[in-house]
Formats: sequence, structure tokens, C-alpha cells
Amino acid sequence: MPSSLLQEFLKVFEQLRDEIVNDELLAGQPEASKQWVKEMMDYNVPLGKLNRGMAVLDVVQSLAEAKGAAPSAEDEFRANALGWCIEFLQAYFLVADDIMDSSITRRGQPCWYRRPEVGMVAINDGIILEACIFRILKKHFGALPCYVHLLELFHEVTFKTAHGQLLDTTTAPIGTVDLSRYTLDTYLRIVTYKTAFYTFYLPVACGLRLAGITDPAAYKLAEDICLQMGRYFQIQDDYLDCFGDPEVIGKIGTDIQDNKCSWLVVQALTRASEEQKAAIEESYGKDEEAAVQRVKEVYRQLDLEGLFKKYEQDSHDQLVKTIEGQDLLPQGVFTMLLKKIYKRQK
Ligand code: DMA
Ligand code: MG
Ligand code: MG
Ligand code: MG
Repeated sequence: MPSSLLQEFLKVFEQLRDEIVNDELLAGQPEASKQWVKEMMDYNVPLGKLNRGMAVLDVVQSLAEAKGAAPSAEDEFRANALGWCIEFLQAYFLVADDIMDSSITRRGQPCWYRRPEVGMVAINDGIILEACIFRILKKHFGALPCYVHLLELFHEVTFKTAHGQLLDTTTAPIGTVDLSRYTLDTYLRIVTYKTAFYTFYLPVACGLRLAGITDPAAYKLAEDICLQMGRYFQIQDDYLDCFGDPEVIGKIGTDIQDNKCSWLVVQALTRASEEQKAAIEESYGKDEEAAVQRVKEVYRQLDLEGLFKKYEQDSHDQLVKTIEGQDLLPQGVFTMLLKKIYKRQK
């Protein structure tokens, strides 16, 4: 990725952040509160990989290129502003997710709620982060024909993601290990809802809306491909939670302790001997290092790393086939997204 694109993207963040801090709806707001919001946004919004946010411009560029054109400076700004709306949404979900998952670090720093001066104020900060999306949309998209579509898109994706998070947390109640819950069907539903819609469908649909595309078939196709990609992405996330390097992924895995319906436990249970199942039953969902190591030992005995590598290759090849097998949308819309996540280490 040329760093000038990143520079441009980060510049748009600063503009949007300053607009929010100085929003006319908050005239007379005390300086300390403005400062809180600014620091809260700086801490939680721009420090991730920014794959989702920067994907909107990629999509807009691919669509323009396919017509032998290039996006105007105004289109580029709008694509980046929409990209930041997605990053605000992501920040909002992560602030809440880290509280629910009792996580320690995120993006190489303490989770926001773990900062001593923050604590449960993080809940309200999450609400602010979500509300920012609609201030940005109104200011920069309010006069465009796609405005209502964008509003609906963000509302619907938020609705779905929150329900995915509900499934994720209620399938993993603290203190009750019920291995019969960890089926592939349950798993796929959780990850489609909690991750795939907002991580892949949302940036692509934002790009399609900005480009003025209205054909429902284009959105349906984009959804099919993006959900497939999103499931692949969350399976990588589950793999990295256990086998990734915390220094590289910027977060310390908690899925085993949290009793999560992770891809690894689902796969382990379809392969485990009675003895290995008993070990998982005994040790899963416990916040004790020895128990976590016992589960990881079973994962290693079952060579889940090897299984994942094979899954990753098959899944990638299948996606490429699907992308090449359609001619409704330019392939670049999807291949750029796929390239960024294939064999990712973080
Ligand atoms: C992430 O699931 C889903 C959302 C909507 C934030 P997760 O808890 O596996 O994410 P992470 O591993 O980043 O905490
Ligand atoms: Mg989490
Ligand atoms: Mg979670
Ligand atoms: Mg995870």
C-alpha cells in the first residue's frame, strides 16, 4: 500500500475528529470534555490495521477503473470519510467486545476500559463512537442521493453485528462448559453475524453506494462473496487467538478461558478421542494457565495448525474461483480485499 494513501486517509481522520469535537450540537461544551473525546478517539479509532476503512477507496477505485475513469478528489474524500465511519463502528464494537471478553490488550496497548481513569465510562465512550458515525454521514453525505441507503446500511449492519455478539457471548456462558454447543452450524452463524457483515460487506456496499450502483443483484453478489471472505477472516482470528504471537497481533488471546465457540474447539471436537474430549471438557473455559495449556496440548496433538493451513489454502482458492466466476462486478473489488488478508499474521 503506497504510504501516501495512508497519509491521506489519516488526514481525513484528523479533520473528522476535529469536526466532531467542535460539533455545533455541543456548543459551550467544557474544554475537559472536548479533550476526553479527542483522546478517546485517538486511542480507539485510528491505531488498527485500517483494512476495513481503506477498503472503501479501493472499491471505488476498482469500480472507476473498470469504466476507464479515476475517482475525483471529492469522491476520494467521500470514500475515505465512509471508511472512517466503518473504523468508528469497529472502535465502538471493540471497546464493548473487550469488556465482554475480559481482554487485556488491544492493538498493543491496554484495552480502553482497563485504563484506570476510564473503567465503565468506556460504555458511554462506545455509545459516543457509534453516534459519531451519524454526525459524519449527515455532514458529508446528507445532501447526496445515497444518504438514506448509507443510513440504512449502517443501521442494518450494526443490528446484525450486535446479534452476532449476542450469539457469541450466550454460546459461551461463564462457568458452564457444554461441548454439544460447539457445532460448525452454530459457529458459522456466529461469525457471519459478528464479523463478516461489518468487516467485508460494509466497506464493499459503501463503495457501491458511492459509485451510484443501485442494482440489487450487485449487492446480493457482493454479500455472498463478502460473507464467505468474512468467515475465512474470523477463522484466521480464532487461529491467531491461540497460535498467533501477541506481540504481532497486538492482543492476548482469551478464547479458551472465555469458553468461546472458536473454530479450533469446533474442529478439535470432531477429531478428538474420548480421552481428548474429556481433557477439553475438564479444562475449557477456565481462567487458569495450566488448563489453557492442557487445551492447547490437545490442539497440538490433533495438528490443528496443519488443519488450519489446509483450510486457509482451500478457502482462498474457493474464493478466487467465485470471484473469477462472475462478471457483474470488477474482480478488483474483491481481490484487493482478499490479498490483504491471505496468510495474515495479524
Ligand atoms: C470480534 O470477535 C467481533 C466483534 C464484533 C468485535 P472477537 O472477540 O474474536 O474479536 P477479538 O479477537 O479482536 O477480540
Ligand atoms: Mg474479543
Ligand atoms: Mg468477542
Ligand atoms: Mg478473536
